[in-house]
Amino acid sequence: MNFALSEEHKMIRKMVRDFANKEVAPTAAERDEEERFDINIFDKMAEVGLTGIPWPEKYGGIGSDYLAYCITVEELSRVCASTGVTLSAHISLAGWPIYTFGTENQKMRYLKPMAEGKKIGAYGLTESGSGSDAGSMKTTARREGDYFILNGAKIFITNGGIADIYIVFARAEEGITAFIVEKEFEGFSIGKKERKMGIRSSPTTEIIFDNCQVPVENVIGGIGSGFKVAMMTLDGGRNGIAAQAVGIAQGALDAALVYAQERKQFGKPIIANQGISFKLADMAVSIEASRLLVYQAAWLETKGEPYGKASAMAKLMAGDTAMSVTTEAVQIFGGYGYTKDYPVERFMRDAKITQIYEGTQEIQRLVISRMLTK
Ligand code: COS
Repeated sequence: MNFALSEEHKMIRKMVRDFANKEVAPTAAERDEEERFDINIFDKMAEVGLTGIPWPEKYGGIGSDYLAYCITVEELSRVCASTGVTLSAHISLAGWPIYTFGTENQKMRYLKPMAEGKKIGAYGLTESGSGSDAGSMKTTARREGDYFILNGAKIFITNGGIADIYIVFARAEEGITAFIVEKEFEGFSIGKKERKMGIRSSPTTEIIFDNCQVPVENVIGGIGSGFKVAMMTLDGGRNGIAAQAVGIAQGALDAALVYAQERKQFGKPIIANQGISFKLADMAVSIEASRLLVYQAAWLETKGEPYGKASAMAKLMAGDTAMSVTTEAVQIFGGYGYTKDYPVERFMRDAKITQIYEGTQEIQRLVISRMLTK
């Protein structure tokens, strides 16, 4: 048992923290306000290797691991949860299934440019009528010679509109099948862009398939095996979201700690009041517990051991922690916390989605409870 980060992981944390403070934090509030994605930030992440952090060098990555990836998402989310989820969807939801199930040709053609940051990835599972019950999707894939013809629509797509490559699930005759869809494919288009409570500088859109032609060679994981591809992808994706949640919570605690030492009421800093200092202690405990669950799931994945239950636990704990810690941070700031003069209201709005996407907290409990009895 060893709880210490390796020199490589410490170095990555420091590098990403410096990067986040310099390149991401200064515009986070403004991008949130304007609901604006900034491609320059993505390009700069690519320059320092973050867009391919866990993938081998031959696929354009920097050959690190899932723990380094989680640390990266955590540190980005500490200043900007939108930037955290942009990278998380790009790596976990789009890169991972290609890396795991893709052919050599698919890896060179799609994973490599994504890892190098020349292309952005996204994942399309949810539909207007199928959220938690992902298996009831209606989008169809009809075989015609060397192509599948996709019809239907997917909603709530993180990186929608900015992504070049979409991992999409549709119902073929043989069952749900996963496809790699390029944004240029005929019959593919971007639909409604959502206006959201939080993670507002991460675009979320609908994607539409109107007789969209996808070559058979773009199937991943085998025709009819798409539901397993979707579920296994989410097993890892959930830990990315858990890392995002830890980052959001840590950002809120950092801000609250500074404020509690500066703000004076009744003649002394408010941190001298146990009503405040005990809150801060509780916030720190739940963040640390969440972080350990995230790192454990990442460690299991890196070692090639089962991690689905661990990542569901991490997401459940970290999502609830992000929500409670950010709510308490706003409380510590009092009236100021409710204004846009301080970042904690943004953290609180951003935290909410970590209890919803990549499986609601209720779905995490379902996954965990099923695993307990297996
Ligand atoms: N890894 C591998 N295989 C898995 C799996 C996993 N994590 N989860 C399920 N499967 C397999 C099952 O083993 C089963 O295989 P067989 O048919 O060979 O037995 C198959 O998939 C169907 O599984 P199950 O019966 O459990 O499917 P359900 O329809 O009951 O759905 C839940 C299971 C609810 C867990 C699933 O629909 C889910 O995760 N929903 C939430 C979706 C989600 O997270 N959406 C967010 C989208 S991204 S923002």
